Amino acid sequence: MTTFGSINKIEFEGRHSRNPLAFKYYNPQEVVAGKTMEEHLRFAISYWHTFTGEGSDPFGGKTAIRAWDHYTGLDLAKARVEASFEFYEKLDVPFFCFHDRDIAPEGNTLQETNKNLDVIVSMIKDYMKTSKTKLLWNTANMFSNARFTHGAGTTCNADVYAYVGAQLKKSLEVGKELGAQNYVFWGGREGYETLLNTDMELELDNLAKLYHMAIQYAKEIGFDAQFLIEPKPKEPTKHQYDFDAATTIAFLQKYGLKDYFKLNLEANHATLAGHTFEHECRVARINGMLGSLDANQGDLLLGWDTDEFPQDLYSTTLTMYEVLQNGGLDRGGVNFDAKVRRGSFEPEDLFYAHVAGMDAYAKGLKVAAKLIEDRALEDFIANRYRSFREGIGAEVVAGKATLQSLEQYALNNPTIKNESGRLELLRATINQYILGDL
Ligand code: XLS
Ligand code: NI
Ligand code: NI
Repeated sequence: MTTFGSINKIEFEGRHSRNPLAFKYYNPQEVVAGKTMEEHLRFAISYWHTFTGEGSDPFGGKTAIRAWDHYTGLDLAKARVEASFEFYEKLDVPFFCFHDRDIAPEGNTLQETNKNLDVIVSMIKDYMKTSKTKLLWNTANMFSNARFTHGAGTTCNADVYAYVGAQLKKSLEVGKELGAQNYVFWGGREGYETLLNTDMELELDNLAKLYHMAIQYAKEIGFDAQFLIEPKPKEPTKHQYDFDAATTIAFLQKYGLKDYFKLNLEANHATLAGHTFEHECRVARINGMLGSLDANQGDLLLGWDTDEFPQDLYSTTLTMYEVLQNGGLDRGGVNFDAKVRRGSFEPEDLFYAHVAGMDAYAKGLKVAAKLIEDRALEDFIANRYRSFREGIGAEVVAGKATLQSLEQYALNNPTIKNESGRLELLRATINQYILGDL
């Protein structure tokens, strides 16, 4: 008996299908802009939301009904591994992602915890031998346990910092063992609640030192994953240090780390920072830092990280537009850092949710590719900036202009004429593309 016995492999049936357990847009082998959809999107399943998550919220515990509910401890961890590979296969996804503590329970000591991890890692490794699903990234959970209450790499307590070093070392070894293509650092509790008790400069210096140690150790053990930092502005701390893409890039630059990292951007984190997802992708892209995506969406009426499955086609289109303009995600992918709602507690909901998210991204990819092919935005933008291709504008671009030359030009050019930005027209055009009318 399998875990998701009643559910068959999800097939592509096309846009007119009414089968809820079929893809309407995601057709893995279909070629779009020179690559298959599978190669473009590199979908990944988040272990924590899909197999470890239980539907709890701050007001109540578990609601999820899962086939592995009757197990505890390592048996529970093993049952989840078994279920996870069945799930990957049924959705035909090429990747998965996990935190160390998602896959195996903590023991009473660090030694015991590492032993538990070893058992599960070797089980996962065995499953990977016969599965096409690979590890997109792994990471260390350095935020759930009470020891991290004042932070991990930014703690005020050197004993905690040492523990963090040990946990990170082990986590890099696990990444190497399982052939992770990336390694993610999300600063769970790297931030502060109040400056009244915080030495911000020391905390940031220490965090940078931890990253340097990680680079050094990865090199030593021959773990060549792409390192990624995942920005988030708040939650759990009031002020997270890796606030958004721009802040994170400035941090990496200051500490000589920029060449070793890219960014793992998450849609809901972007909106918490007051940005659109495409804004964060653009900031990363123009700085050569667009590494990977955590796909989800927030709720505009709620001010926290709701991690809903992405369904907003406008957002998936403009996000995939950035990805295509970036020449793809290279070793990164599109990881569903998303959870089914507390009320969607049946196992089928996990499938409905992923089908919806994968279709939303597949449709976004197709629309973005068509927009680019037709130069629907490019021609408009090129024309909008045409004054920088001739005369005084060209001098600015070439770095030849001075304040004197600009003044001379302005004095001789008494009438300035602007043109409309045509926002409403452009939005209407995007709607036509999304509806498939163009
Ligand atoms: C939490 C983050 C987390 C990271 C991995 O908000 O999104 O899930 O993706 O630690
Ligand atoms: Ni995330
Ligand atoms: Ni998140």
